[in-house]
Amino acid sequence: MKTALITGVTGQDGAYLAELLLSKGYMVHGIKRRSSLFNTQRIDHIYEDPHIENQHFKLHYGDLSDSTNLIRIIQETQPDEIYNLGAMSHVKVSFDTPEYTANADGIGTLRILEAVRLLGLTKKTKIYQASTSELYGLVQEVPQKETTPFYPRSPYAVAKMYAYWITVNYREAYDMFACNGILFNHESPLRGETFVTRKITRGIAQMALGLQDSLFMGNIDAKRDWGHAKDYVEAMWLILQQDKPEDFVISTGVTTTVRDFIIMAFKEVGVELEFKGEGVDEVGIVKSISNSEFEFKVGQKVIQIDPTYFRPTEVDLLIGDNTKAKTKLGWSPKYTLEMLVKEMMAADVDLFKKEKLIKNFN
Ligand code: NDP
Ligand code: GDR
Repeated sequence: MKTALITGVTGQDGAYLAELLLSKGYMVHGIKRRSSLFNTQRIDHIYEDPHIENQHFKLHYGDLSDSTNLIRIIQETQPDEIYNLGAMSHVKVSFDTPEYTANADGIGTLRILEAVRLLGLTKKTKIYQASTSELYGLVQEVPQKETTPFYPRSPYAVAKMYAYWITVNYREAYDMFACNGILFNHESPLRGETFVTRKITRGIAQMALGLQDSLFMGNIDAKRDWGHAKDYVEAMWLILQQDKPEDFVISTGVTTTVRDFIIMAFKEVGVELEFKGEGVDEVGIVKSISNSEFEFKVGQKVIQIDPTYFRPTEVDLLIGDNTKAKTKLGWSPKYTLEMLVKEMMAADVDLFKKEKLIKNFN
């Protein structure tokens, strides 16, 4: 039985990856942070009581800012594969917490690599580093591929750039099986609530049920290459199953504006949306309604712009060339953006129907 260790197991990708590895018969260890409230909602369905025999899924308290803790967990678990997914992953928040972001996202990766080296596991343990399309930042070339120069545009991306290169350096210096997956944005119903796609699907679901009147957005001209997290964790696993350690772009190859994502999501609840005005005065208005189940009104101003959500430096356009992943990994995405939007909207409408019931009951 192979053993995997996942940092960031309580996050969106950690949850899908843990599920995938368990389905493949792995013993899965996950590192979770201590928090004052439970933070394991995404993995509660695969939780195993530590008292049972033959446990396949085990959680360890830890943090990427604590080397001693990482060394101890890696020594105890002796993993065949480490997936370093833990990170302060919010680009906008990284402008507010730049030093912490550098520590967790940048030096945290070094700590993992060093722990493996110090413990003499360089020949046993393969390492996956969660690199990101944010490395491309200011557009140098489209579509972006493995050889496109980086130009990071946020403290998050700069920290991830350090993590990218330290992974490459340890691979070359110590002959380690350490790889970067340069993943473009990927989403799901498990996506954190403040990332743009989830903010939109949650906001629309709440408006549909009369729990909120409108939604304030930032830069809706930004273009992203959005895939489904379920497809992307499959690619992470494939990257570590290759004969040679290499870095891969994982993307769909399709780019869409935030504005068009909003229009698609509204369609799912029977609303035709039109945008009027420009810049911070742009608004999204309900043009017509084809589903009387929901509480929208024709003419309702459902989208407004709030500059608070603008970033000091923005990444305008991301679109990935996944040719290398297709050719060498045999990977291609199964989900289209339409399928992703449908799934996310349906999940959030369900969620808020339940919340409304509870609210009305109380
Ligand atoms: P999430 O924000 O959903 O999850 C991040 C995880 O990291 C959580 O489990 C979080 O714990 C944990 N974490 C945060 N800080 C620390 C720390 N100091 N020590 C240990 N764990 C920590 O991110 P995603 O699942 O979306 O992304 C996974 C990884 O992939 C991240 O590294 C992200 O930067 C990267 N990435 C994501 C992309 C995407 O589109 N989703 C695209 C490209 C890269 P807690 O639950 O306690 O907060
Ligand atoms: P991103 O994701 O920064 O690409 O990083 P996010 O969903 O936060 O933003 C995408 C784009 O939407 C614009 N935007 C808004 N964003 C948020 N969060 N909230 C808003 O109200 C809003 N309005 C417009 C943003 O300006 C941006 O252009 C994600 C994270 O998962 C990273 O960890 C990962 O590395 C990259 O994807 C690839």
